[in-house]
Amino acid sequence: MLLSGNEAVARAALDAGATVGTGYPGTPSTETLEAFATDADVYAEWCTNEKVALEVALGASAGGARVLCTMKHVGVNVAADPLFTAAYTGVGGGLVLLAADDPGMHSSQNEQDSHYYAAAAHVLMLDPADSQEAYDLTRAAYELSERFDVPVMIRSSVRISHTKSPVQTSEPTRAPERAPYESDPSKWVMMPAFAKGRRRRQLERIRQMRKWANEEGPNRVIDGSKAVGIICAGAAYQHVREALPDASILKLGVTYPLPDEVIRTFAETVQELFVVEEASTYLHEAVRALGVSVAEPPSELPAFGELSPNLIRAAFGQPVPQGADEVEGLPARPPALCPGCPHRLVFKELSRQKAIVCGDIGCYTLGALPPLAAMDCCVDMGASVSMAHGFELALGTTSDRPIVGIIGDSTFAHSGLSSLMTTVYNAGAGTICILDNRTTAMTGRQGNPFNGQQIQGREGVELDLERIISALGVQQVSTVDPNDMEAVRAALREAARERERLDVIIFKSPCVLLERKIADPYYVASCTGCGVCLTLGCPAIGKYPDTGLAYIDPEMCIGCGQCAQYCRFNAICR
Ligand SMILES: Cc1ncc(C[n+]2csc(CCOP(=O)(O)OP(=O)(O)O)c2C)c(N)n1
Repeated sequence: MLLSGNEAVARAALDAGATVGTGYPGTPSTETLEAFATDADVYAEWCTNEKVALEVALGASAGGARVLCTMKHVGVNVAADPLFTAAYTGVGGGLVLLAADDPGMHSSQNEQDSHYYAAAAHVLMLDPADSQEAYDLTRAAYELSERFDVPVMIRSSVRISHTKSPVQTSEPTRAPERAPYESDPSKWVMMPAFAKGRRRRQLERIRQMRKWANEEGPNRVIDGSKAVGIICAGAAYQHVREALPDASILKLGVTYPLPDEVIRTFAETVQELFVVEEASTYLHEAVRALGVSVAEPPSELPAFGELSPNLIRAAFGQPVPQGADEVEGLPARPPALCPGCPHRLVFKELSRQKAIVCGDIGCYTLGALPPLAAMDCCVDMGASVSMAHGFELALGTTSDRPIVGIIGDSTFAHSGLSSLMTTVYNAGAGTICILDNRTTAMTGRQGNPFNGQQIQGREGVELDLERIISALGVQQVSTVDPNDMEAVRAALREAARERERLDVIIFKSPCVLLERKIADPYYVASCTGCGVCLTLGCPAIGKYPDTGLAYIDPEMCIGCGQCAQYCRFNAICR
């Protein structure tokens, strides 16, 4: 089968007899649970966030099921609380957690390395370097999880998750028969009296896992010149093979606990030992901590971003072929909100109001970029609401700029709700805009509690956003059509006037990609003749030769709204 790394992990989980899958979407992990969910004989669900996903997975595991749980690297931050203690309780049925990293930040707010989580939580981590390994290591992970009584993390990255390569699958198995579930508080109730015992078990387990990693672990030596030895794992391995075909390589398939004897033995066979890894120093530090000396290449390898064969060639003084990684002279194509996106007019008005806008993570983060350029901060999911509260604490009414938090529907369910509870509880003020486009658009239009759509098409329950917010005790809650500029302006102005009040405005209109319908035509109301809209090259926009003012041909206009977004004078209306 030709499978992406994500599809291979899902296939392996199915073939290993996993019957429950949980997760929260996030690039580059999302397709894994979607692929798992295509099998009607298993159960899969998107959870509201990664902490919930891991807890549901742990419950299912405790109940005896083999489980797959998926998330992106920053999701592991959210799930860290249950992860660290699941490493004490251990598992029932095998529990595999896919953490997909994004070195280079193609679609993330940072490029942290999930290896550190495995090491800090003391859970086994396997590191596939292609789809075949993603399949094989995930299959093995279920047995290892049950054998060592520990969740097993599969660490992937963009290139492994999204690259398709051939996979030879093996015979599907059913999960092994388990004794019927029986209560066992000493294993599952992590209060100090029981947790102390489990902590001792955990430390003992590290020794056993390390022994396995040394004796049976999926690590491989690729023999080459003895002058240069390289230790690497995952995508870095593929780049090293390509860039330095003559080098001896120790390719690690298990990256926590590290196979210390394998590493020492390899180090002794080569004259100079290097470690090559992406956007991290995890392996460098861990290998050096074994007392093994690690040399540095003649030129430094970048400490951040994705590696490439050419970066490795350059660092090791090898010739770099022409037409290298960066093609010069191409125009930049920064991401932009889609034509017709319902988020845009809200940012337009906030920009006009010169509001202090605490942004959040989703398509609408693009409201930070010109021409909208209406965002002061964006840190992590849910932070818009809590940072707006913090701004208000610092500035109170001393600033004449309105303080606004802006958050998507899925992000609100993820962690905005608990932030909003904090603001309400502490009698905070300000304006919170919830951009409810009826989906989790950024990651590919997954379901969430506010559209009630389930991953396998089962009937879910659509939660009522406005009633939930009213029930929290927010003084002013309203729902507004974000495509109606006048209504958007009126709602935001009213909220800005009431500085002592907490307003929540739900801007509700489906993502343009959901309905695939473009709206009514725009028209030019009071053109100043600045000509910005004409530069867009839209065939529907022209100018009167006598006055130089712009017009929109209603027959040609598809209502995408791109021109309204660019018009600095709000002269383009619908
Ligand atoms: C902790 C964490 N989990 C997952 C993601 C990936 N992610 C980015 S935005 C987003 C959801 C966006 O959906 P929504 O808030 O509804 O906004 P929309 O994109 O629909 O405008 C997700 C899941 C992330 N960045 N951080």
